[in-house]
Amino acid sequence: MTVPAELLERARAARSITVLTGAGMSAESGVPTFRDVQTGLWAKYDPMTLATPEAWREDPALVWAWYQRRCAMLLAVQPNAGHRALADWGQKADVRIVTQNVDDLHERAGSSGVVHVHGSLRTPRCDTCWTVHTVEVVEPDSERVQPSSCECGGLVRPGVVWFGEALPEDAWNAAADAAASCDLMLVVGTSSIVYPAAGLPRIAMEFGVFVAEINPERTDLSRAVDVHWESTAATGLPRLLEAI
Ligand code: BV8
Ligand code: ZN
Repeated sequence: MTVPAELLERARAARSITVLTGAGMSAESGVPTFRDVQTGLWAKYDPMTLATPEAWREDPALVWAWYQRRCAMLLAVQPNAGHRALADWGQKADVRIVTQNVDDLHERAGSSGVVHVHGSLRTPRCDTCWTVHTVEVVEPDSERVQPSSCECGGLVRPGVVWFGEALPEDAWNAAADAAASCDLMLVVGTSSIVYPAAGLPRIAMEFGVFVAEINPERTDLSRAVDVHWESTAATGLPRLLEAI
């Protein structure tokens, strides 16, 4: 599984690199992807319906318990060799990470300035005044946990972007700029299904950026990128860094 020659050449020459990551980036850390997280008592729920403002309005305690479970799972895992390779690379070159993930594994590996286009599990906020709250993570032992209340009377919700919600403007602008103003874009561990995040590689291509995808599967993006490297985050990224 050697590094494709053209990718290696571009990585060596690149002055600025943007890396777009999805759930596959955290898979080797043991974080289930968005669709795999449904096990046990959660198996009967569809994440696509839980991750919506409608679900929150209808049953905030159910949605809150689901996110508390995911936060608890996150405390039990570590960044993988792929996260660490990107953090090391960022010490030596201009590497900007744009992630769709709501975990903090890039930061825990040592990367800084990570752009979270879908928010973060680490920043629960009031659903009315947007104040960020610090909430203790407790593994729920039931399907419903009452969310806490804000002083303004609102409920404290997960600080993530749900389906049908707009992405945070500053995060989106930073992500679009990182896509347009780099020499090399790596797209790692995403099925490129969810928009507008999935449109970032297209923005890069419009600006003539060389785009390489690292994913063990082919995706909607695979036929459009310059190189698709059938590898994984925790094996491919360290291999690429060693080769540079
Ligand atoms: C918006 C945070 C408009 C939450 C997430 C119909 C109705 C409503 C909306 C829409 C609709 N049709 C289209 C839309 C738009 C919608 C959308 O794109 N839907 C899709 C399903 C078609 N988008 C939105 O709603 C967005 N907002 O459009 O707003 C608007 C504008 C202005 C004003 C108001 C509104 C918001 C989308 C954000 C949703 N939030 N996450 C949470 O996590 O709880 S999305 C969530 O799913 C993830 O963040 C990720 O982005 C996405 C996919 O997750 P996964 O499946 O888990 O992971 P992924 O797809 O990345 O797949 C894993 C990949 O990794 C695979 O390719 C696999 O091969 C690979 N892999 C596996 N192992 C490895 C690996 N790769 C490398 N190494 C490995 N080891
Ligand atoms: Zn409030």
